[in-house]
Amino acid sequence: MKQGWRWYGESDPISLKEIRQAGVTDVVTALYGRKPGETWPVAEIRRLAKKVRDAGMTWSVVESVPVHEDVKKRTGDFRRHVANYRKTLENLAACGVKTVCYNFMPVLDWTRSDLAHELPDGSTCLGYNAYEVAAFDLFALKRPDAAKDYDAKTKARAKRLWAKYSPKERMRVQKAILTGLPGTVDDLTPAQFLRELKTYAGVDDARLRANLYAFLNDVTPTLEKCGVDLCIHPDDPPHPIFGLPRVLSTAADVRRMVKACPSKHVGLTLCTGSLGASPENDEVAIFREFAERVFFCHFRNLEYEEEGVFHESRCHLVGKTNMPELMLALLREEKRRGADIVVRPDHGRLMEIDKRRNCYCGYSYGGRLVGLAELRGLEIGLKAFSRGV
Ligand code: DNO
Repeated sequence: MKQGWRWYGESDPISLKEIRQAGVTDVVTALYGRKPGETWPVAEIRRLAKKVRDAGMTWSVVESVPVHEDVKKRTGDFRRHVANYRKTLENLAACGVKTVCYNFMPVLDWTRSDLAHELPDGSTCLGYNAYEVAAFDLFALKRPDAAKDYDAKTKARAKRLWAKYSPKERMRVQKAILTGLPGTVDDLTPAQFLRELKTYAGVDDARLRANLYAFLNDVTPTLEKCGVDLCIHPDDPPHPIFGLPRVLSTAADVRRMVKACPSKHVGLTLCTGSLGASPENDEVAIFREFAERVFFCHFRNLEYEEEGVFHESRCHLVGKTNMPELMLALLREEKRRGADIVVRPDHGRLMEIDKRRNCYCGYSYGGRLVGLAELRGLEIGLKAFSRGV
């Protein structure tokens, strides 16, 4: 396992020196100032790569080069955006950065309803409550057609929940859903969000899926020429929300993608927290099935309170995902390919040592430091005791 860490650039409250002291070798970053659809200039990429190198690490994975909404819908100026995307991939490759993560979720990137779920020890983590999301959709956003998307039990429970919530709690849910997290999308007001949702009218799963494959096949010649591995991040949560289509939530979705896009450079970011947000997904089985196509990993864990209600685990190794089995599968794949895969501890609790810092949600120092140490310990333990890895 190559030890990765997401760094948000100069505006990140965590310095490269601290990241290096965490044991990290591979920095995961991006030109976060660039908007979706823009070409990333070589000089800017070089500058960032040099900064990371000067700190004793390598910028090996981009998270993310965002895909413009026009490309997802295949409308408007999408051809120019695809051409720019290809140029960005070329420029990255010219600077030695050859693993690129992206997602194909319409309008919103990953979605949580609680950015500060408190654990018994006072540290906080990210949480998701499907009833809060439904309540926001039905009673705050008042999305036309929302009522059609929920069953009677969910609607009744969401109604009770919203009636009980104070304006402050309601705002907490709204902000968690609509606040663009760094490196994702811009903050949206409910009105803007509704407008964006409308632009997806008529784009169903089948259409979005076809658009994803068309995009991948458009960029494949560049991937092959430059040796870039492009790895899609799964939908999070891995089921439809706000009436939006979903195309990468399950093993079947990955299976279809690799069939439609046979290039060996088209692959997956194995994100246990996103896939794990559906009880039906088996993250270890998904890794094993698509091991050759996994170019980058996000390891974290979830604890379920009940179906549809979960928060991040207090330990990266314990929870929904069987992390020891997954680590073993990773080590076997690394041995098979003769190269290690970058794994980053995805998210971490906000601990006391983080409180004075203005960390991005989930991207604390303390919590991720613990997470990385746990993963590293697991790897060393498995290597010591499992013959053959
Ligand atoms: C959340 C992240 C996602 C991820 C993008 C990749 O913490 O895992 O925002 O970076 O979906 O495009």
